[in-house]
Amino acid sequence: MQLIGSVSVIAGAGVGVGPALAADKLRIAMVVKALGNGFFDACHDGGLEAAKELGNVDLIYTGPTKATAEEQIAVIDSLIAQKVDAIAISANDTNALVPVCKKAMGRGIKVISFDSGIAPEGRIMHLNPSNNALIGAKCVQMMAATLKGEGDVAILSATAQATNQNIWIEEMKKEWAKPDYAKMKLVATVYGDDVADKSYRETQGLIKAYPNLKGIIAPTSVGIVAAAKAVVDAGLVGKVYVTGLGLPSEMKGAVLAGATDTFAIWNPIDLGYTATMIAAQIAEGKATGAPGTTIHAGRMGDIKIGDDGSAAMSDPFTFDKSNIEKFAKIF
Ligand code: RAM
Repeated sequence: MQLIGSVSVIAGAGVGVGPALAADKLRIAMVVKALGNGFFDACHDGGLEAAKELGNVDLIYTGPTKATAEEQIAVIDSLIAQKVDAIAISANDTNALVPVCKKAMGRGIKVISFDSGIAPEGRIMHLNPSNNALIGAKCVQMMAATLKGEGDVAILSATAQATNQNIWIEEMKKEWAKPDYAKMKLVATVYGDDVADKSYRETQGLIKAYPNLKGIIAPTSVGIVAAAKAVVDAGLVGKVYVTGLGLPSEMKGAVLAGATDTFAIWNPIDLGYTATMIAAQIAEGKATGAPGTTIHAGRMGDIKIGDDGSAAMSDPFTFDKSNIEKFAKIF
């Protein structure tokens, strides 16, 4: 498995040569669902900011080329061999990564998950970007506001095993069950695997299969852009609306074209920054990450870990024509 990022020089490799080796620095690996995803690139930026601020951290940014648990297991095995100090992972599967993460923890590596979680046995704590129920409800509310509560709607998700999207879809369904949405019907849920091409094709499939389709909710930054593009390309702007979770920088075209009325997201830079700060504090023994404790995460303040071993950051923020250009410059 190829590791991309600032992989540190292994201590002793160049005995007696060069400046103080990076070995006295903490090596923290940020393992993302897949490389080449703008959302994770922004998390990486936040991680680099935290590493710089802390001064004693080398950040290794890595992940597979495809968003699968199998490929992430290979990445983690390689990080275990490199004896990194901590791993912050956005998981492609809740349970499949538990054994390898347990193995890492057994070797003294501090493992946390962020964005998309691992089951509690496989990590010390999990950092949610926001409250899951709020994210799910928000997606349904945005769609209902655009469609005035009426019409056929489909969900275009990431991979079928993604912890975070699956939780958000469950939360969407809870909101959807309210009488306010009685005339808005969920007709299908499809998976674009966080791959632009596949998400585009799945959207085309939805448009074909459901001639009365009025909306698509894509709770994935890759899926939402691809779905909006498919709507624009099919000449369906004004007939089919796309909402969900996306990056303003990637969604500017969709909003200005009218394929998307509103969408939401949290700040991925802050998420990567906080995950790195937390991993560093735990690796240094300055925090345990145990339920009920608090970890100081630099400019993000104190992060409180709940009894379930997870913490949540800020509320999702909504974007539309009025603010997209401003935020598109940031992430
Ligand atoms: C994609 C990934 C990520 C998710 C965002 C919203 O980039 O699936 O895990 O948090 O979308």
